Amino acid sequence: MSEKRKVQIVPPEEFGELKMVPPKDKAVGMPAVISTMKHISKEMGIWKGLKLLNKMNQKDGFDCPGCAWPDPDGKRSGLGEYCENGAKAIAEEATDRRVNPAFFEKYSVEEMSQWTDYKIGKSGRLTDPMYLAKGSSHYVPISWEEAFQKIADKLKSLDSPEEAVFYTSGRTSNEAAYLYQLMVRQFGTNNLPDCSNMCHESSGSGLSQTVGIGKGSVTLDDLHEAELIVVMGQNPGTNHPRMLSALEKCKNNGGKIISVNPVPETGNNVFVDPQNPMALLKGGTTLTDLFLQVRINGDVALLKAIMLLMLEAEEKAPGTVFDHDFINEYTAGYDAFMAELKQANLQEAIEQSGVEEKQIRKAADLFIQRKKIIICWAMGLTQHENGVDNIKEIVNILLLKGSIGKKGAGTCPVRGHSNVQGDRTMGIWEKPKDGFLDNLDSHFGIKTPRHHGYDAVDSIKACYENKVKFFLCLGGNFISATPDSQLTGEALQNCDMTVQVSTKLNRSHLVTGEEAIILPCLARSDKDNQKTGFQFVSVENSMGIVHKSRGSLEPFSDKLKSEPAIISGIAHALFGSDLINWAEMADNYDTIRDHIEATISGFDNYNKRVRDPKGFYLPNGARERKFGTPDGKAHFTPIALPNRQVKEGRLIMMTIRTHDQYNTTIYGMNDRYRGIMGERRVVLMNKKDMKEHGLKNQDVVNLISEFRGEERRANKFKVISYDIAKGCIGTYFPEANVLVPIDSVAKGSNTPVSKFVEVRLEKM
Ligand SMILES: Nc1nc2c(c(=O)[nH]1)N[C@H]1C(S)=C(S)[C@@H](COP(=O)(O)OP(=O)(O)OC[C@H]3O[C@@H](n4cnc5c(=O)[nH]c(N)nc54)[C@H](O)[C@@H]3O)O[C@H]1N2
Ligand SMILES: Nc1nc2c(c(=O)[nH]1)N[C@H]1C(S)=C(S)[C@@H](COP(=O)(O)OP(=O)(O)OC[C@H]3O[C@@H](n4cnc5c(=O)[nH]c(N)nc54)[C@H](O)[C@@H]3O)O[C@H]1N2
Ligand code: SF4
Ligand SMILES: [Mo]
Repeated sequence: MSEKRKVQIVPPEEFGELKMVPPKDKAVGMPAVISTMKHISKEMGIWKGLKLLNKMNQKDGFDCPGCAWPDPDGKRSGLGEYCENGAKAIAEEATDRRVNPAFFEKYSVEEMSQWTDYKIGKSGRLTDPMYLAKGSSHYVPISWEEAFQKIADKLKSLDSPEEAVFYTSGRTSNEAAYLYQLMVRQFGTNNLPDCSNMCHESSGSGLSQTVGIGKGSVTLDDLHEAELIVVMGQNPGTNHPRMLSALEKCKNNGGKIISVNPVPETGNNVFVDPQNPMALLKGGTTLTDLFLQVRINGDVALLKAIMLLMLEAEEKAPGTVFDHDFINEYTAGYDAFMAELKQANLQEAIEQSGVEEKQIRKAADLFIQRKKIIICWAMGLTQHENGVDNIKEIVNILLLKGSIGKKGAGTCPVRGHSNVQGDRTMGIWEKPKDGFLDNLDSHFGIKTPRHHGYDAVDSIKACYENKVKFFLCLGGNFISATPDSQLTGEALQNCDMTVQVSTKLNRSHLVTGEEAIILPCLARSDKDNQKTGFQFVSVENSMGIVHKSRGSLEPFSDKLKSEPAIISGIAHALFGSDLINWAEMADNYDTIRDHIEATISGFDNYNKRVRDPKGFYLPNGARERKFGTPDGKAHFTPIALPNRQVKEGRLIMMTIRTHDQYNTTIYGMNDRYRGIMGERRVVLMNKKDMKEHGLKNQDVVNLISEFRGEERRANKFKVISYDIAKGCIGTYFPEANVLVPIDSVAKGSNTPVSKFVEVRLEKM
């Protein structure tokens, strides 16, 4: 093997200019409008920006490349259907800055890798296909045909298709995702890891086992009608800002909201709707009625305590708390679950949750009194060793209340990437079902492989063990998004060839295999012109609505290709077009949709229905109480108290997002709602813990994670006194990813445990 390039795998340990201001008590409002304007004017000028924003999330426009929160089914607001972070996402994508061949000539790969992720990302949009030859220090331009041929030649040279891995990030459209998985399966592997493996995999796993569908059951209207919404392990003000409008509607209809979080996130408190002049004047709506400050991973204990109190009330007045009709008709496993619950100790559960008893009693009262309940959650629940159990415990409490499959009630895993849910529906999964593969085989006349492939974590391990030689990423930033950065970096460097299909420069273009290729693609907001004319794509949001998305910006270079065209190009170079007509599909996306209709259920009349401006809902059994489990019932699951402790003097670290980033893309340096400005290398810490550790504000510490006798280190973080549950600390992703051990994963979903890292601090 030749010498590896000496690139920097983790972000540099350098400080910015930290300024601290009091955390915000109100979300959105005028400051969000001002921040929106600042970002778009910086990246592309105010007029181009406003024109573009006018098209975002409108029925004839393009889908926001931010999160997967749905748009209203009915009329869209003329003032704009977007939020501050949606505007930042579009400013980032439609930026006027360019990373062109001259840029790559100027900077070596090693030099760029010394930059912060912020600086790398701000370099701009990729303009040309680029090639990094074995042993060379700089990328050079390559033609599309040559790039496709190199990839095909490499793939053909492998000893087995298992030596190739194909990652997907959740921005990819349905059409591109479908083509991609088809190409990978024709090639002969199910090695299709995706960002979902690191995200809502625990939700998918927990929900499919209990209610028979890995997706949530609610619609936007259900949120408006709910009597109680619980927001657990989620920071909607930053990560799903338009969810605040739905929560506000619920409040206006008399609903109550409980927030469960180790920190009081601003968006969970007061929401000021920028489109409502009265709200701007009067100061908005208080969203959270009850804030439960759990310890990190205290959620099962909290839910258990609430259920014990519900049981107490039910025993006093039978039939008033639990929905026995629902339980009898639609569920299984009640007795075993009850037996487990009855032997749990209330005080122990309260103690483990970290929440005060009187607060828990208030929460229990709300559960006791109300019948239409929705629980929303995100990464605070899934990225735990017991992430799958967290979800099953949520299902348990909803089942007790019959709060699933009726109006105003249900499960609401709030998805991350704008089409992460659609990608799974299209077959991006390392564990495909046989029925789906059978459909591909009979429709296309191919023989798909049946053994399961590598997920994200297993792909890293396979690279590390030199079992993988080729790694292609359709979007995303694999090196910065994955755990155990140092190990992952070495693993990727073991590959012969790494290929990135991307819009913007990121660290994954710099931490590469021996050879590397960058394929620059059109973004959501770009017009997509193919042989048969302008194309649109389709996406599925967090609530299972499929709708179209059509870009409106003239592409800035004729060198860019769409994702479907890129996949078709690689596939054509690899297989020719005799068996599957790859070229035809890239020329006209209607043909791709016809194939989807023929092989995936729920897509009847796809081409017609997707042209309906509202889009269409995919079938969802749980929504209709038709549970897709083997016995057709919704399942209770007995779950023991986890009781996870850390060693004396150690802290539990969660890695979270700031208000100024999209996963590994750093929009800016300000975590405005938390009042932490100009710096990302910070540790949010409870003031009692600071005292115990002899620390004061802005002291510099090193973080050492301890796991099964192994140590991992991230140096130079500034301590910040913050209102966070005692014994817990918060750091930002991706700076702290180096501390997340590769073997620390959720049972049953293999999701990296990014929210529970045992660490000790070392004062510098
Ligand atoms: N602007 C913006 N929008 C985004 C993203 C982004 O980076 N930027 N990312 C997108 C993606 S891919 C995703 S998956 C989502 C992520 O959306 P979130 O899940 O909201 O993102 P995180 O920052 O990981 O926040 C997790 C929240 O859980 C809390 N938490 C941590 N541990 C626990 C715990 O043990 N229990 C409880 N109850 N709470 C806990 C944290 O304090 C934090 O508020 O957002 C999507 N939208
Ligand atoms: N420690 C820690 N790690 C985490 C998490 C955490 O909370 N803590 N969260 C996890 C989660 S929830 C997720 S989803 C993953 C995210 O993992 P990824 O999805 O891999 O990462 P992103 O940062 O979203 O990817 C950004 C890159 O995508 C490319 N891109 C943007 N738009 C497009 C497009 O339209 N097409 C193409 N081809 N490329 C595009 C750009 O080049 C950009 O640099 O990270 C995970 N990692
Ligand atoms: S809530 Fe999500 S999808 Fe909607 S505009 Fe904001 S970032 Fe985009
Ligand atoms: Mo995610």
